Parts: sequence; C-alpha cells; structure tokens
Amino acid sequence: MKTLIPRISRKRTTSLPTPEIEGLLARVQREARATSTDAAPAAWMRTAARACHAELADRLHESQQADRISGAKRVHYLSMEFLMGRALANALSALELEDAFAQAAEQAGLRAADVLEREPDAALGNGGLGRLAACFLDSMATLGVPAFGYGLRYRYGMFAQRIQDGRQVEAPDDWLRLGDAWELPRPELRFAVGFGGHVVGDGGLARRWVPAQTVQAQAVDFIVPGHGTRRVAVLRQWQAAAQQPIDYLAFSRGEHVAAAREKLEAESLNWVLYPDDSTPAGRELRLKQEFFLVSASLQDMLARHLEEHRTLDNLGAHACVHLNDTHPALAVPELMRLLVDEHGLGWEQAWAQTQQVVSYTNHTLMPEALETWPVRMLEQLLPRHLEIVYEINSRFLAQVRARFPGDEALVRRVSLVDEQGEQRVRMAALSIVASHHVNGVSALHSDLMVQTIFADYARIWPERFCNVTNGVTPRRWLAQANPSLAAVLDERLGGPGWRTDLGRLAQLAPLAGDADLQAAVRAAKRANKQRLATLVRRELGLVIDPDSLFDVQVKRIHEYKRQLLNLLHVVARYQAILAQPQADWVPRTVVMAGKAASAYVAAKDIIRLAHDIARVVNSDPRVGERLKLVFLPNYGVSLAETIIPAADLSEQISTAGTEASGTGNMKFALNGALTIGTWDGANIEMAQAVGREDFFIFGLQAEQVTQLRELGYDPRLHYEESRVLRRVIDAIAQGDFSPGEPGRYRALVDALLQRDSYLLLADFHSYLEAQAAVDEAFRDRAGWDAKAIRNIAGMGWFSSDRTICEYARTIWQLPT
Ligand code: B1H
Repeated sequence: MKTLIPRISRKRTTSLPTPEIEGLLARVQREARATSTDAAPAAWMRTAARACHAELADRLHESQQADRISGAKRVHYLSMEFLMGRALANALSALELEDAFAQAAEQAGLRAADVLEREPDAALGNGGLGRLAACFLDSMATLGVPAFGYGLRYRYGMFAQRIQDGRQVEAPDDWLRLGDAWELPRPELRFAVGFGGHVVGDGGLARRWVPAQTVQAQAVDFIVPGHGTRRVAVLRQWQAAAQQPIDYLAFSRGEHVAAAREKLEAESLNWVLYPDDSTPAGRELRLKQEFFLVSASLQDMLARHLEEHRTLDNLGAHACVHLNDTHPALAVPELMRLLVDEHGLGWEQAWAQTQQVVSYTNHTLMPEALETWPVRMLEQLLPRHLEIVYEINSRFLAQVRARFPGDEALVRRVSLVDEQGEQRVRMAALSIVASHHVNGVSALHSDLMVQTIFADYARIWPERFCNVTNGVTPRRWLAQANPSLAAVLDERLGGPGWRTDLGRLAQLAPLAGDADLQAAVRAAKRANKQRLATLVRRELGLVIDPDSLFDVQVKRIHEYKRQLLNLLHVVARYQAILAQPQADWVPRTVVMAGKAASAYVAAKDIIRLAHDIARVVNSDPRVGERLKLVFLPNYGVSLAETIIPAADLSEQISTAGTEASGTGNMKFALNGALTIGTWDGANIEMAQAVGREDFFIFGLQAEQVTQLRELGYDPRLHYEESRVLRRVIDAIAQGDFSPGEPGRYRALVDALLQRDSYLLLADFHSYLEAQAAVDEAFRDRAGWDAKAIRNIAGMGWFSSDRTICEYARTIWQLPT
C-alpha cells in the first residue's frame, strides 16, 4: 500500500471584516433590540446567520466564477450523510468576526454563547461517516479545492434521543422548525428523476427508459466557508417535489386528501435519514433516496460541464465523482445511462469516462453493512439500471475469465450479482469495478480490506486499492470547541497559523516538560471540565467533581464498539471500592453518550444497563466521590463540542479489526485527552505518531482475534477462570442493578457467556490492567500533563487538511 506525503499548496487572500459586514452587525443589533428579551438570543442568532450568509453568498459567487473561468477540475462528493452541526460559530470564525460579534452581543446584554446555542444542529448523518464528510467540506473550502458536496435535504435528521426510565426513546428531529437562515434555494436548478416503468429500444446498447413516475429534484445550497481564504465550498442538498403540486381534477371532485397523494409521495423521499449505521435499512424508500441523490447530482454535474465545455468527451479531465461508501453506488449505472442513452456516447467511450471520474471509499469491514439490493426490487424501480449493471457485469466477468481461465469459483465470488438464494446486486463490487481508486480509511483497515472482503478484487487490480487515513478539521474541533486551549496554542506557536497548518503542533513536543506550558494546558482542561460539570448538573441534576479523572466514551452505541466492556470495568471498580473503601482511589467520572439504532435491541439494552448501574453507583454513600457514571442524552455534534475538550481519558476500545478508523479518537487526543484503546483503526497510527509510552494500549490484536475465532472461542473459560469477572457478570445477571426485575439483562449476559461475539471477556483483564496504569499515571500530575502535551503535539497529521491533500493528489489527481 502506498503511503503518501502531501504537499499543501494554498492560494489565499486575507479576509478582514469589510464595512458591509460591520453594517450587517449593526443591523443585528438593531433588529434584536426591537424584539422581546425572551426571544432576543434566538433573534440574534437568526439575524447574525442571515448577515453571515449574505457575505458567504458573495464569496460563493466569486469562487464559482473563478472555477468557471479557470476550467477547474471539480470534486463531486456524493454522500447520503453530512453531519454539519451548527453553522454560526464556524461562519463567524471563518469571517474573522467572532470578537466583533461577542462585543456586539455583550453591548446588548447577551452572552455570545447563549446566542450560538439557539441554533439547532443540522444532524443529517448517523455518526463518523457523515461527520467525516462535513470535515472534508471544511478542508476543501479552506484548501481551495473546487468542491460540491451532494446530499439530501432531510426534513427530519438523526432522531432526538430522550431517556425515560433509563430507556432510549426516539423523537423526530424537527431541525427546520425555525426555518433555516443558511439555506440558499436554487429554484433554477431542477431536474426530473424517474422511477419504475419500462425500457424501449431495438436491442442496441443505447436504449430509452420510460419511467412510470417522475419527481422533481430541487437544489437547496448550503455554503461552507473556508478559513483564512475567501474560497467556499457548496453542500447542494436535493429536495423532492411533485411534478404537479396537486391533482386538480381529484380536488374538484372533493377528494382533497387523494389530490395531494403525488405531492406526499414525492416529498416522503426527503422525510427521514435512516437511523442505522450498520445495516442497510428502510428497503424501498432508502433505495429511492439513494437513486434520487445520484440522479439529480449527476444531471447537475453534466449540465454544468456541458455549459462550460460543450462536449462530454473530456468529462474525466474536469470532474471527479467520489462515492462516500456504496450508498451512492447507483451513480455508476446512472452515469452510464445519462452518457449512453441521453447524450449519445458509445458504450466504450462512456465507460472510459465513468472509470476516469469515479472513485470510492469503503468505511467498514462489517459484513452486515455491505450493501446489496435484490434484483427484483431494482427490476421494478430501476429497470434500465439493472440492464446496465448486467452489461457491466458481463464485460467484467469476460475479462476475469480471460485472465483466470477455469476459475468459475472466482467468477461467482466477484460477480456484481450474488446468485446464492435471492439474486442481489453487490454495491461494493459495482463501486470497485467502476472506480479508478478504492480506499480504506486507516492503514489497518485498508490492509484488512484487501486481505479480506475485497481480496479477490485486489488480486485482479492490486494498483486500484490504497489507503487514506481519516482526519478532522482543527477549526471546529480545536479552535471553536476549545477556545481556552486554542489561546494557549496561539501564544506558544507564534499565532493562529496552526489552524490551517496543524503540523505546527509538533513544535510542542520538546516543550512537554515546561512547567508553565503544563500549567496553562491544565488550566484550560480544568475550565472545560467545569463547563461540562455545569452541563451535567443542568441536564441530569447530578454533581460531578471537575478534579476527578474524566473518562469518556461518546459514539454510536454498537456491540463492536464495546460500551459494555466499559460498563464491566465500572462495575468491577465499584465492587473493588466497596471491598477496599480505605484504599487510595483516584476519583473517576465515567461519561458516556450515544444513540442506538431504533431497532437494535442489544444496543438499547446497553443504554438501559448504563442507567441502572449509574443509579446504583451514584447513590451509594459508601462510594462517595470516588466513582460516578454519567450518561448524557442526545449525543450529537454540539454536545461533542462540549464533552470532548473536557476529557482526560478517551475510550477507543473496539474489538481489534472492527473499527475502520474512528475520528472521535483524533478529536480527543487533539484536545489533550490520553487514549485507552485497542490496536484498531486509526488508534494505531495515532499511537505511532504520539509514542506508545503516552498511549494506553491493551487487548488482542486483529490477527489474534482472527486466530482465536478460528480456533473456537469459548467465553466461559474466561468467566470460570477470573473471580473478578465472575463477580461482575453475576452482579448484572442476578439483578443487583435492576432489583425490581432481576432477569432484565438475561439476554445480554447469555450472549456474553455463550457467544461474546466481540471478545469482551477475552480482553477484560488486559483492559483492567490498562485502567490501573491510567490511575497510576494520573496520580503524577506533571507526568500526565506532559503526556497530554505530547498527545496534542502528535496530532498534526490527523487534520482533514492532510487527508484532503492526499485525496486531491493521488485519487482525484487535481493539479497542485
Ligand atoms: C462508518 C458506516 C455506515 N462505517 C452504513 N460505515 C450506514 C454504514 O446508513 N447506513 O447504512 C451508515 C454508516 N459508518 C464509520 O465511518 C466507521 O465505523 C468509522 O470507523 C469511521 O471512522 C467512519 C468514517 O470513515
């Protein structure tokens, strides 16, 4: 696998607040003053958003004009998820208006933070994959990469999580209820997207699809500001609308509801983001959403290209289409259909262009997350696309047969159609066959990808596969989320340049022993912990001690991420404190947050168990301040911005080989938390960058996990051998934490003792030892601070700017 050394080139102009923006700020003040006190922060938020938006719209115009004139090669990043979070603080920061805004708010008797908090999160994503797309847009804008993000304008984003009696309850996330000041509707950008129907033609390769139903895709733009530049990127989100708003005849007949059927059916495409981050869910509607996204986006791309170049012969020289996992993989047959059927290119010519533009990122090795669609469903919904998939497949398989004569088993394994049982189209295979590059998201993940799930394709096209390790934007995840630490860095690194050149953090490493720097970093952490303690008190009525060790695991709840292992440790610690109350315990506050997919029973049990344990531990007077467990509801981008800067310890404890990369791990270390983690995903590269002495690594490695499974893993052996583990599991099994219902965790305990699919019991003791090492390290405050500084210093490479530079150079082959 190639490792890439990026060179960042930046064309930038400095942006000082222009008189126009100051005028807009004055307007914010004026308008907000006119509103009632209660509404003031919300009114400020909306007016400030409108003001920033007006400036960003000018910059959008400039950026697009410049790209048109230069004939730039553009990136079209297709993703079903963009987890943008709030936009105002980021826009103010990009426009260098933070201070002016804070002062103006103060003069009006408001705190800037209270104003910013009024903005709802744009939570149009499930987790890491969607947030990565958002970080990428930030980096593309900042680096001046001409880029369009393409997504769907979900009416309801990631569900809102409430906790009732310790259980997760989902509620719709009505994020647009106040309207969205950031949206730029583009009524002139409308494309028809078809579904169903039949195909006509004379048996040649170019045929014509006659859809049974057509909906209109309407573009709504969200402008993504660059930092330290006037460049912006665009997130173009599609809204579905009916061809005819209402059926006038039906309405006249008095059938009022029926008259709106088409409208409702079209709009339902945009209703929800499927809240599932491991299994393809939602069936037909989800498939329609995926096709709607790719069809509208590609039509938009081709229209722009034709306007600029008058021919599609050079599409590949000017356009990249990147598939964020396989969810937009229908882009492959749709691009072929548009080129061949609509624009008259020959098959070979169209295929050459398609292969020149398409690239694909795989984000998971979990077999249940590998997307496939039943042939029958495609036949009904997208008959022409199915034909095209068959044609691509037959040409591909002919190549395979020519190169590997007689290997029909290989042919069956690599075919785009899985013929076992109900026939299904394999979306990863389709993406690989059409792509010039396929990448994984961390070194380990990319290696495993070519050794396991894609081994056959890697044999056929070894040069096609590469690695691009994920990264996160330092603007949102350090500068904005952690202003106290950012101020320390500004002072120590000679100004704010690290925000766009994160490699400068390395300069801190030799200063890790500097007492003044340690004190400054510690003070920043203490302030962030105090802020989180205040939030916990407000949300849960629970008092936590900001001087205790904040041990944090926040992410989607999933068995492979092993929140349950964390809970087993909490119970073990609780029992040890009761057994030895006089021992010198390092006080700990364990913080957890995360959502479970609504149909994922085991994940929901874990949330409930966390609450049951928290209730018992937090109210046990024998424990006192030595241990607290906190579960914060409704985890999302904004909550992460408060929690992550407050962490001392970051829990990254997935079973080795299961977490493709992780990006939370990077955000924590960047904010000075130490990691307790397995040799998995990007943890490995982080530990190498920081130094293993400053990382708490534990557990089996990926190869050992595979071996153990092959040999036949028996979790019971661990249970029988370890008294500590037995006491922990017995306590949960016999209802110590659910006295009213002792059998509540029967299923969970049985799964652990009989299968333990993610090897929690095998890693339990190693985890406990690592936790003991954490306690020891934390007792030595100066030593801990030095480790924290070396962690920050090692994170320069994990900026999404570096990641985007790698994509730009090797995958998208943009001119530098
Ligand atoms: C990741 C997903 C994902 N990998 C299916 N796969 C989905 C799969 O709605 N669906 O059907 C949605 C999301 N998400 C995450 O991607 C990985 O688990 C992380 O390890 C990784 O850091 C992140 C970004 O690469």
